Amino acid sequence: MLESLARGLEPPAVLEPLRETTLPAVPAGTEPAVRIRGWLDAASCARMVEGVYAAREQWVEAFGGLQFSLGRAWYADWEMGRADTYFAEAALQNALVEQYAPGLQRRMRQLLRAAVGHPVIQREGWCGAGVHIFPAGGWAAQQGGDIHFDTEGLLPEQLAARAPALTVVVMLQPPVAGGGLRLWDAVYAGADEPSPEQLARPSVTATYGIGDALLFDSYRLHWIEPFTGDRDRISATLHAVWVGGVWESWF
Ligand SMILES: O=C(O)CCC(=O)C(=O)O
Ligand SMILES: [Fe+2]
Repeated sequence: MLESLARGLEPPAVLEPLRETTLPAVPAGTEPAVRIRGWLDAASCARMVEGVYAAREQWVEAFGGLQFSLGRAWYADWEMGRADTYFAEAALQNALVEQYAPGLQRRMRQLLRAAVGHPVIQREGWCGAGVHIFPAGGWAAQQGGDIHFDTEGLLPEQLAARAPALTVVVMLQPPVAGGGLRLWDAVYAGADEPSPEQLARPSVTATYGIGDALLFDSYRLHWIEPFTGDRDRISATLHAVWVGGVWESWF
């Protein structure tokens, strides 16, 4: 009895392996993520990557050129004090994503819709699914990305209520090696920066192949791992929150 009591005080090792599915699904409580191998076929990925490079002049630079996006990413604009530009350009940026990666935004919403079983709509006035470009040999390649929670786009009341929120990533062009997504057995607890205790929790790395989709709880701590080789890492992201009856999405 004492023994089980003592065990109860230890942090439980609850992190399960990734779940592999062929049909879109939402991760259950203790699952770090759900991965769908080859959700987007290789030919579509290649076309979209071609479009992303054709749009190079339109890429949005962030953090002094450490990373780029096609479409505007809220967290980057927020952190860089560019919120006004994010909203002013939302329609234009969504049109650019559609022009250079036709169907991507719609397909990302469809993927999430199939996973959650409810309509997924575009959040009014915000940017929709967009594309991250992490340059080969760049800062993220060498250090990995920021270790973060995807909570920036949640409205204060949604954050306070811990409204269900999901992140969807589709890998359009994986780097040569590395660049998986590390997911921790730790969720947002009120602080934007992860605590040493959270960082010490167990973690798993989701590796990506071309067209693989990953769905995970936006409150879960995660990190793009360093990568090597001469290929940029290009992935599409959609964030979404449950607003009752439907999910609202943005980038
Ligand atoms: O590209 C990825 O694997 C994850 C991207 C990410 O964490 C994000 O867009 O918030
Ligand atoms: Fe993220």
